[in-house]
Amino acid sequence: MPFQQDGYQVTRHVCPRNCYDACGILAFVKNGRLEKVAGDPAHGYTKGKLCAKGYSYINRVYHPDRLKYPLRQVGGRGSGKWERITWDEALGRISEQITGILRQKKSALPLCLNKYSGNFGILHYAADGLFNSFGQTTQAVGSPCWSAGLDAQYLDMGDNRVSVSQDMEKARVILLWGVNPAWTSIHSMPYLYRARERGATIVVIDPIYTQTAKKADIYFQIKAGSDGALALALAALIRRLGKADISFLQRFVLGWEQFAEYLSQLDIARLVLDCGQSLEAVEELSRILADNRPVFIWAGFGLQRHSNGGQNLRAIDALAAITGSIGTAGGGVQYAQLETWKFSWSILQRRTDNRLISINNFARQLQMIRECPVQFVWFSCRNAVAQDASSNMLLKQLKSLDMVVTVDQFLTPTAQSSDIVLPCTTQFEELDMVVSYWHHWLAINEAAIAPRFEAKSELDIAKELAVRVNALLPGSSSFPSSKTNEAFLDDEFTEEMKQLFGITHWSDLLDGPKQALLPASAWQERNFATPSGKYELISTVARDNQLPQMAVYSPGSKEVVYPLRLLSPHFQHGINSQFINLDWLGCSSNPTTVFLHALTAARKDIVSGQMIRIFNANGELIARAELSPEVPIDIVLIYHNWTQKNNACINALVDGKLTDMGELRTGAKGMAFYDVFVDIETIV
Ligand SMILES: Nc1nc2c(c(=O)[nH]1)N[C@H]1C(S)=C(S)[C@@H](COP(=O)(O)OP(=O)(O)OC[C@H]3O[C@@H](n4cnc5c(=O)[nH]c(N)nc54)[C@H](O)[C@@H]3O)O[C@H]1N2
Ligand SMILES: Nc1nc2c(c(=O)[nH]1)N[C@H]1C(S)=C(S)[C@@H](COP(=O)(O)OP(=O)(O)OC[C@H]3O[C@@H](n4cnc5c(=O)[nH]c(N)nc54)[C@H](O)[C@@H]3O)O[C@H]1N2
Ligand code: SF4
Ligand SMILES: [Mo]
Repeated sequence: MPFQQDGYQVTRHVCPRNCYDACGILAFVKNGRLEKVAGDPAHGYTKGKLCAKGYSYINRVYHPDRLKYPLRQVGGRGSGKWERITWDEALGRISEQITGILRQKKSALPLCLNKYSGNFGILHYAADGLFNSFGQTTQAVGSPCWSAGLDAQYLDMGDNRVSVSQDMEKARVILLWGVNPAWTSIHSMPYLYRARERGATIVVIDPIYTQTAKKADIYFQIKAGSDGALALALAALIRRLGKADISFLQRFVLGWEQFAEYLSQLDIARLVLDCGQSLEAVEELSRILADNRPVFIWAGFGLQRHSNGGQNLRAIDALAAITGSIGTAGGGVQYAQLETWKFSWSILQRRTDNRLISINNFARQLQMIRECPVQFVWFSCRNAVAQDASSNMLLKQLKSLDMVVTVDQFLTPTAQSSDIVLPCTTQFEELDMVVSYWHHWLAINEAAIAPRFEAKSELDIAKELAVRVNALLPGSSSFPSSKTNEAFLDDEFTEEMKQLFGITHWSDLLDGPKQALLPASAWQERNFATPSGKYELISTVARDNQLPQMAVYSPGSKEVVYPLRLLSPHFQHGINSQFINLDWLGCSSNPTTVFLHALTAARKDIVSGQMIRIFNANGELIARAELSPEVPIDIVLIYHNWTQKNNACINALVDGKLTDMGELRTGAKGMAFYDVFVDIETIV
């Protein structure tokens, strides 16, 4: 419940961004104004601290660029000629368009929703519910984040689970593999530091010498996309040392003998070369893993954004299995969890007959539709033009539609490509609840302040639009428009979910976040959820889905035309395209920067500070070159960048290669965002 402290009204919140940490936040309000934010000490994982982005929330809520009113782009999409309109007019125009299509086409298929991760709150799925209420619509499914990795672990273990974060502290060796928590999950760092204080060795495996790598004991600068080669070489060496955990493998693992046979035939020298390492270094790491248990591997999303990403993670899982660490306190291979996401999802008004297209490479997906093409796109929590592949193609594709609507807080490149933009509330202006994909805590957002200007919550927008379409065409939406927002939350909590979080009602969360009552160590009963009940080194599900049965080596993408790999991982001061546009974090006036090795620059006569052109067959980008010893010679590195003044988009260069896996857990393959090749030149 809100409480008083030092003259402030204090309310509880949770950061709903697509971030591992999902921090608990306290909001301090005086005279109806949010004056400061702090970490919520009652949150057992984030423990009263936020990241710099979190502490800058006041800047976001009160930013002058924040959308205040509904807008209509009168000069056509991309013209930049905007007119303020009322909600009445905005919802009127949108509902006329929707009902016009429903009447004319006798189908809802031309209506398409593209929603992703601007806000992961449960009530934000109202947009999905609204679309489902229109009938059989077109919807973007899948995820740009984590699809291949989720499937890999699903094949190996049958579900996606992680241990509680404190478990890390019991590890003897920690491999941070393709993850950069010093930037992307800073609240995990104290657990890592405590593990080290207790004697754990921390190893980072990443093509970039990241902030996390700088804090590690050992760093492997791996060739991007070659993690399977390293994992399998390590597994083969551990076996050769006679240090495979035979007792674990015989009791809990399906296919060990066949896999051991495969390992015995591997050309280790070749694998070591493929991942860009020396044999001595890999042998040294294999001895560390062989002699220090438990081994805790944190496999990040970065390593699976490749066309062989899922298979690489299966090889890493296999390495963890061989060390016998899975299910032990302080061990295992942690990626992400879905166990705390088992709400009733009644908000979705679920239906099974939608036309599902992948959220990845949306432009191409729209183009591929032959019958009953999409005419109307609704973007929610999504900056597709900046974040999806083939952004130039998407810009063109959006121009060909009848209407594009974007719900957002800022005039993003996606909003700029829309006809109507609707302003929405932040987590300080609405009721909602949020879980994490990394820890097991659930927390609530309540309205601390009134909506800024004319912003409305996603749920209120859905309810109001349902009323408007029904007024024009009775029965065209079954979205429960008179249900209260509180009742929507009530319906999400099945008895099972209440028991999982040890609560009697969601309002218990007003007194503090709650942790799910789950085992401390994932798989501690070794009751794997696979068809065999064992960890599956050989998976029939993989075979039935036209994937390799075993965690065998899958070489990565090679490119012949463009010599440099473009990596675009996640940036310290942004969450995807969010926050970077705000002045408090000091990035909003920075030009896009491309980091490259001094030798790579020298070959092209590039000097630090110079503007250069980065290009491939898909597009080009102009950026400021900065020489960096952190980047290997075959890579150029650009972090996400979007500000209202600088629309430069990395994804103009990204052609939309898919990952090998993803359909089983998310409905579509993931994006190989890091299998992108480019060339560079100075601008004359
Ligand atoms: N090149 C390259 N591209 C990538 C990636 C990469 O590594 N490299 N990473 C990919 C990954 S992992 C991801 S998750 C995607 C992210 O893709 P998106 O989910 O599209 O990205 P965000 O920028 O986090 O959020 C989108 C928008 O949601 C808005 N928003 C915030 N709160 C709300 C709200 O309450 N309601 C509504 N309607 N909108 C809101 C924000 O202002 C923002 O404009 O990008 C992918 N794109
Ligand atoms: N500060 C901040 N935090 C964030 C986000 C953000 O944008 N900024 N985004 C959030 C979201 S949506 C996501 S999905 C997560 C992502 O967070 P992470 O899981 O940390 O993933 P990335 O930042 O994409 O990549 C992590 C590392 O993988 C490396 N990498 C790339 N290719 C390979 C490879 O082939 N092998 C190996 N071993 N490493 C490789 C990259 O160089 C990078 O350092 O973070 C979330 N948290
Ligand atoms: S962005 Fe991540 S670390 Fe920062 S406040 Fe939000 S959840 Fe916490
Ligand atoms: Mo993501």
